[in-house]
This record gives sequence, structure tokens and C-alpha cells, in this order.
Amino acid sequence: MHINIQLKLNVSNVLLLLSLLLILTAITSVSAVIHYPPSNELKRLLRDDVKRMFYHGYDSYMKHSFPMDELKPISCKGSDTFGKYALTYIDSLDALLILGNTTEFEKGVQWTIDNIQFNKDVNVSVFETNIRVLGGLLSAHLLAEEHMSTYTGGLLPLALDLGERILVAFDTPTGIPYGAVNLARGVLPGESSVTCTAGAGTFALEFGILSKLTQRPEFERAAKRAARSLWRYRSEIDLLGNHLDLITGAWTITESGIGTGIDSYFEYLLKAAIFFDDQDYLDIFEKAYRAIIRHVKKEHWYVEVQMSKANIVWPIYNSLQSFWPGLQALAGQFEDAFGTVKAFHTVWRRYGFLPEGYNLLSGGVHPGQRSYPLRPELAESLYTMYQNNKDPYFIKMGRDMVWTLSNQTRCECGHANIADVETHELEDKMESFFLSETCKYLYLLFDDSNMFINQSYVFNTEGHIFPMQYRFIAKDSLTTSNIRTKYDVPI
Ligand code: DMJ
Repeated sequence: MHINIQLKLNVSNVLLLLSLLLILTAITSVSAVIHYPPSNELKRLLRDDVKRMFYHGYDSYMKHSFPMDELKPISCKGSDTFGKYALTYIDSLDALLILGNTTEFEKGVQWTIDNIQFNKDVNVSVFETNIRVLGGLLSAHLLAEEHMSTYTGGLLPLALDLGERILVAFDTPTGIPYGAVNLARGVLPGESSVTCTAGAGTFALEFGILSKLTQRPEFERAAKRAARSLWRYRSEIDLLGNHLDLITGAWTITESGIGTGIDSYFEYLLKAAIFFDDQDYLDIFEKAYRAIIRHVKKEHWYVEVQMSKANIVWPIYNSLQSFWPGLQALAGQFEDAFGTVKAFHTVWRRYGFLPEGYNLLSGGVHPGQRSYPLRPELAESLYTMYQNNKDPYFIKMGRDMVWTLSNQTRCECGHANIADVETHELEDKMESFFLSETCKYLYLLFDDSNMFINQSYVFNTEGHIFPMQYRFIAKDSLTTSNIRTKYDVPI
């Protein structure tokens, strides 16, 4: 049967989709019965494989690209693809410490203090700069305070300077930030007033921590105003769209889901609620979560629906959705998360990677969405879920990831994006999140005794860790454990 999958889903296909989802769900359940205890030796071997991947990428970046932003692993060159702020280096700092490389971490902290400055005439993404660079600086600062005896706090003024340069983006009628700023000149005339939900609503952790560390409340206020403002524009059934105009609040893309363009908005609602003991964020998360389960979830999968009536628009699993089971586990919705992560894993098993888009109706890669840019989200969910009950099944799924990642993406000077999950053709690019997230989560998954899982940490959406003792909780009414209890009640 050939289905024109370029077309959006029409009503007559809905029944077909639901039948296919039932079949996919059945297949998933069958493949899920193989539980076996992974030996410590297997975990050690997998950990070593991940370490090799990390250092092949990191050392190659240092040799061929540093201090440029990103590595081109096939041509063995570097490129300034973001803000000319040594992106991969700053993004990797806390990962070095997690892998036990204190020397390189300390060197990196000192180099950053001595060499990085943000007063540059360069346009940057506010979202990416926040999660990768501000998040990286704040995480390294908090870790250096604990683990680096010679550290005297030099990363914090840098973080504050960067925070001020992106804060100007929030000066809008709705409080929803512009997507891009010029680091030296602020929001440039003619900057687009359309932004995506994730791009506008993923600041609570970094801005909140920056405010607490500097006693400058404007950051946390701006992040919360943006998150609340987005929520104010929700539909009557509590769904948000994907893109909106930040001057008027009108949605320009009204499709609602949990993946591309919206994902980390939900992630930060829950993580900010936990980290800052914040009831406002928790209230929004709770309502948003209920609406998603009710309208966006189909069997174990999630689709894209129209935000006002919840009719299905795109029957697509996109790779970015893969963070969701991990977030559900954090919210105590473990059983639900388990069904979904198993479903996602079947797609990994089929291709060896996750295509950017997998069409649930056709049962194949969605046209134009064939690549796998070394994304971390599935590993992130496996790591978070494994911490919950240490089920060896997650190690098995992580092993599947390491097998193809370590072999098929490796090239002369690093690890390369997969351009096509069916042919495994490579693209000359290594995303900074391959080191800061993909390798980090996989390493932690196989390292039960790592000091960074014996304590409590919250990860930002770029995988940067923030120690929970910096939660700055003023009252003890709400803790991680009673959030879990709260969400154990069926929603
Ligand atoms: C990362 O930059 C972050 O995880 C973000 O939230 C989503 N996209 C990439 C990884 O896929």
C-alpha cells in the first residue's frame, strides 16, 4: 500500500492510524519481554565505549576546531556556527568532570575565564545561547565551587554578562522573548516577531539560578513572565501551538505536540517546579500534562494535533519527543513512560538511529526527515528511567544505542551526524550536544557509582547539571519526593 505521506492526516485515515498504532504497540510489548541482568563487566565495556566516543569527539574538536564553535569531523576543520564563543568547549565542561577528568575541567574553567568575552557584534539564538552557553557556564561555576580548590568564582561575572545581553530580548509587549539578539547591539531592527514555544519558554532554570546567585531578580521574573504568557495563549482545551507572534500573542502555527518547537517548555515547567519549589510552574505543568495525555497521546505514541479541537494533523513521532518518557518518570508516571520508551526503542532498533520524523501511518521515515544529528533525547530518558528502578532493560536499550553510535558515526576526526538513517550516510557536522548530552547520559547510564548520580541533580535541557543543594528553597512544602507522590495519582 502506498500512502501519500506528504499530506497531512485526513479524517478517513484516522481509523487506519489507530489500527496501525495498536499493531505497533503489540510488537513493542512482545519485544519488551527480554529482561536479563547486565553484568558489571558489560556495563564497564559499554562505559569504555562511551568514553572512547567522547574523547574521539572532544580531542578532535580540540585539535581541529577549538576555539571555534563546532567540529566538522569529516573534513577535520572547525566552524563558527553559533556565537563565536567556543561553543563545544563551554558545552563540554561539566561532562569532563562527570567523566572524571578534573585536570581538563579545571583547565577549561580557567581558559574560559581568561579568554571568553561576549561583547561581540554577532547575532545569536537566545534559546541556544541560554541552554548551551549560559547553562554550561552556570553548571561549571557551581561544580567548580565544589570541586576546584583554586576557583575564585570567575565564571559567574561572565554568566551575568551573557545573561544581561540576552535579557534584552524579553522586553516585548507579551514578555515572550525575541528568538535572536545581537550580543553587542541587542535586538536588531527587523528581527522576526515570530518565535517557537520552546524557544520562548525554556529559561526558568538558567535565569532562576542566575538571579539567585547574583541577587538580580529580573532574570527569574523575565523567565516566568514568558512561561506564563505562553500559557495564557493556550486553547480552551489547554493545548499550546508551536509558533506565535510575540507582539500580539497570535499563534502562527497552531499544531500542538510534545516534540519539535515545544518540547523543553514542558520540561522546564516541571524541572523549575522541582528545583525552585515553585507552585506556579507546577500548576501549569499539571494542566498541560493532563491535556497532552488526553489529546496528544495515541496508544504509546504521541502525534501532532490541532490546538483548538485536537484533531490529528501529523501522525508523526519526531526524534525530539524522546525526552518525554524521562520527564514522565520525573513526574512519577513511570508505567506510562515505560510503554512509550519501549515504542521509541523499536524505531531505534529498526534503523540503528532515530529519524527526525517517523510516520506512524506509513510505518516509515517521514519524507525530508531522514537525518539523525546525534541527538541525546532517547539516552536521556533511558538514564532517568534507569535511576528510577535500575531495570536492566534500560541497559539493553542503551547498549543498542552505543553499538551503532560508536561504529557508524565514527569518522577520522570525530563523530558525524547521520544524514540518512536508512543509508547511514554521514554529514560533516558534530553537534556540541553529542558531547554535552548524548555521551554524558550514556556514560551515566552505565556508571552506577558515578558521584554525580549519588547526589541529586537537575539537568538542564542541554544536559548541564545543577546540584540540588543550590535549589535555594525558602520553605520545605514541596520536594521532589512529594511531587512524585502527587503525580502517582492517576491523571
Ligand atoms: C539540544 O540542544 C537540547 O536537548 C534541546 O532541548 C533540544 N535539541 C538539542 C538536542 O537534540
